[in-house]
Amino acid sequence: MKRRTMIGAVALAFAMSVGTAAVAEGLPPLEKKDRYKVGFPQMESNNPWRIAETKSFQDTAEACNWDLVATDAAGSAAKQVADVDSMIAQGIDILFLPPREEKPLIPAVMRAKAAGIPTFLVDRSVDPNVAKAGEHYVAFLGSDFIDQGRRVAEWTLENFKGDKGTIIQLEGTTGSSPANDRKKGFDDVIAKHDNMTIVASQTGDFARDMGRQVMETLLQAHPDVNIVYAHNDEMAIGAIQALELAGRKPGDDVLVVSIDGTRDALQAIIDGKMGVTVESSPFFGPLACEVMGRYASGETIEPWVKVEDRIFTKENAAKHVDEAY
Ligand code: GYE
Repeated sequence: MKRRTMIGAVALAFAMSVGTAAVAEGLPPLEKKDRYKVGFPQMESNNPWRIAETKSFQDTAEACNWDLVATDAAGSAAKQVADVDSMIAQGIDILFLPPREEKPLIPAVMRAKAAGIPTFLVDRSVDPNVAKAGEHYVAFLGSDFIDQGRRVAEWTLENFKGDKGTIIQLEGTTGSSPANDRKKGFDDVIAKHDNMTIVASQTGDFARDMGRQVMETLLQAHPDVNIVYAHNDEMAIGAIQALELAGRKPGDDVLVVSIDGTRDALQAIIDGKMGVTVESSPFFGPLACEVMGRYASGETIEPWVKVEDRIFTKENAAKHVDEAY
């Protein structure tokens, strides 16, 4: 009797110390294996950027020995959380999560960690005040969105021909990290220039059709607009359609600037309808494979694996249009 209690106490103490050690170490490790079950819960597939990103993961699967489990949340953060839960239940080894919005996906990040699944955020991040790289998830792989917004603003200041800029901003998905940061980077630069005014800033949810609709409405309230800054190319293309429908001449009487580097945007630059797009690459598959390999070897991964972005203008758009998506 006594002995069993002793063993029980030792076992409990051991379990506690293991438990504490795991918490102190923080992140779940990744075992070295021949094949990995990899979760990629895509947020939506309504634009070429998302389709190119999913394809990049699919194309990487064979070379990187992944059994890829990919889902599509069709634009719903709640569905994306449910997709992560189902991947955890299916026993994925590792999670590459593009969180649609900064806050609603945090419980999914926490549950993946609690289930012992190392998680990497790809292309978007979550609220850094609540969930932290190196603690709740391993790392964020992606671009510097503040810098993208800043670079668009600087290019606009250098290339705008008029005296006074009247700017409409089409924001990305409300509550998403690229929408928050692309706005901040742009607004901070523009605020330092008295001849530039942002007269309206509204979400178009990163979607072409919504960008067109929002632009149609805003154009009626602000017919004097001469600069449109869209947080992504799809909304920029939507805005160009709305402008043309209203008899305006994008590229001539309105400067359209944006971010991503899609094929349609590069073509719009070649056609003279758009001024610039700062790159935001969707090709995360190979990077995910490389970083995962380093993590499995026991390396500590830097909290932000930064993607460097090019800039596309009439100087180089024709050179890159064929490789664009
Ligand atoms: O710019 C946009 C997409 O999160 C960086 O999301 C990504 C953005 C990209 O829907 O087109």
